[in-house]
Amino acid sequence: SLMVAGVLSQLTHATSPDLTRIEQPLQRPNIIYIMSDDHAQRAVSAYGGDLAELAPTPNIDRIARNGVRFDSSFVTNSLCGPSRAAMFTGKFGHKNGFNYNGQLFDGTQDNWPNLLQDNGYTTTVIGKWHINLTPEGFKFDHWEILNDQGEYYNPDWITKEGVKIEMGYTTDMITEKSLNWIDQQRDKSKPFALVMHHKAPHRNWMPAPRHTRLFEHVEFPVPENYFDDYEGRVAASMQTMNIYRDAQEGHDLKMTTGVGKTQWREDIWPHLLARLTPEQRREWDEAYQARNDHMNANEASWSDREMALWKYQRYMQDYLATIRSVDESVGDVLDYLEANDLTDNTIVVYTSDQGFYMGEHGWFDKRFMYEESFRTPLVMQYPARIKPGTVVNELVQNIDYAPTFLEYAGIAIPSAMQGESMVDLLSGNDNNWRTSLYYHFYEYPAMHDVSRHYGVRDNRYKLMHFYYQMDEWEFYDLSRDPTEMNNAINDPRYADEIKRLKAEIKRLEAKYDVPPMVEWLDADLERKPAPTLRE
Ligand code: SGN
Ligand code: CA
Repeated sequence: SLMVAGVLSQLTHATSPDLTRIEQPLQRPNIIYIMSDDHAQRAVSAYGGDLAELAPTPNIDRIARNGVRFDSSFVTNSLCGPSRAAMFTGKFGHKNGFNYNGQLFDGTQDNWPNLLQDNGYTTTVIGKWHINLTPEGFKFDHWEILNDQGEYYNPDWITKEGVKIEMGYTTDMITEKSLNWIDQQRDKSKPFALVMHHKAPHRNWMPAPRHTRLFEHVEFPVPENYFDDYEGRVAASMQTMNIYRDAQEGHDLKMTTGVGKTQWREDIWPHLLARLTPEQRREWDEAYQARNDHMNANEASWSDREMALWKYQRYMQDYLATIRSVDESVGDVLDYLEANDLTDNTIVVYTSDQGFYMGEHGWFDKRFMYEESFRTPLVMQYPARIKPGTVVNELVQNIDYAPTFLEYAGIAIPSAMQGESMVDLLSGNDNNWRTSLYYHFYEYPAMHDVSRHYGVRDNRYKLMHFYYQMDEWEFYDLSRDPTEMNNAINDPRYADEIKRLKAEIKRLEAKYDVPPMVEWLDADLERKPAPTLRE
């Protein structure tokens, strides 16, 4: 079957017409695509880093060990909806029609689950959806999705039958529903594709009851630029995503109103905590009581700086605790595959819809093309085809997933897809891989006030242009300034590199057929009011 697959990989690379069906490999792989929401690469221990020992992810790491870890994995637009649309279609947002949250994704366009189903797969999606009300237009044999952003506790589940609340912790429920589908519900005469989309570790970071105290006594390292002053970076100075200034003390940081109290402070979305049953609520309050009492008793004597550091620890404790249940979920999936002899022929992917800030620049959230949110973790195993312990350093992007899955499944890649199949890269046979990436963030004006921007990144440098309500360029030499603190756009030593990268942006915009900026601005005026998010 390896030989057949080799022939296939040549065929799919040839300029074959759209959707031409080609001979299937002898045994087509199953695909389990696990994607969490807002999981920073720094919070996956397979990547090493300063949290690897304090908050390990042993099960996600198993995937990397059994297969491949992508060390330079990036998104096209660091936001939930646009990432999902890019991942499904293999296209940038300006081609798949989805540039900012709140748009409605057209599921009838070519996307990998649809093409798999057309070619004999059985397909399902379970978990967060967020690109439309339902998977309309998508070819899923089965689907169970969360409502909009989804809730951590006792969530609303949407199915063909309508909406119903189910009691439990969402991450665990996604695991149960997914394994139940693989084990009981799917058509076992066909290869399967399961899209498993977690809500965690998305804001407001509510851990499972068994994990609320997991990191109670852990002190996490504080990023050196936690108290960034944003000098030389105009857009960064205008955002509203600071942990110590913009995070809600109740909703986000679970701070209570006083010693002995259980009521959250500022909470503009009280429906989330209100979902807990009295029993869950009691357990929840108990878990936070001692820490909150300590904070409330001492707050008056703390400086702003001390409070900002306290908030950082609270944020990290909860964010990382929600990841623990995601990691357990991955373990359950891998164990199930092993126990059922499905490991060898199943592709298992773990990734996130984008990266996230864990206090770098003082932030939570994402959106910026700076490293922490531009990067996304990506590990993948497929024992029949990928050598265990593989590490890929080339620049990959979430538009590459669709072509990769299609090629592994022996399905021709539609020529309109803009990503590249990573299959040859994974077997070490691609010497022609891209050397630069294009990025474009559109969601402004909107919450967190991150300006629109686009840019290019290669192995060493990054050039960004913030536009719309400003006209600001930023340039970073990542080898010298990996935390992007020093905007070197006016540094004469880099004049040649900047010129070269400006031309590279033009080349990429032509390659990806990005419409001229003026068209975006016109389209924006027509679609008033400005994009809004559910709040
Ligand atoms: C919610 C969050 C925001 C987040 C957006 C987009 N607020 O609105 O902080 O930026 O989602 O996130 S929350 O407190 O209501 O969770 S995305 O991952 O869906 O793009
Ligand atoms: Ca997200």
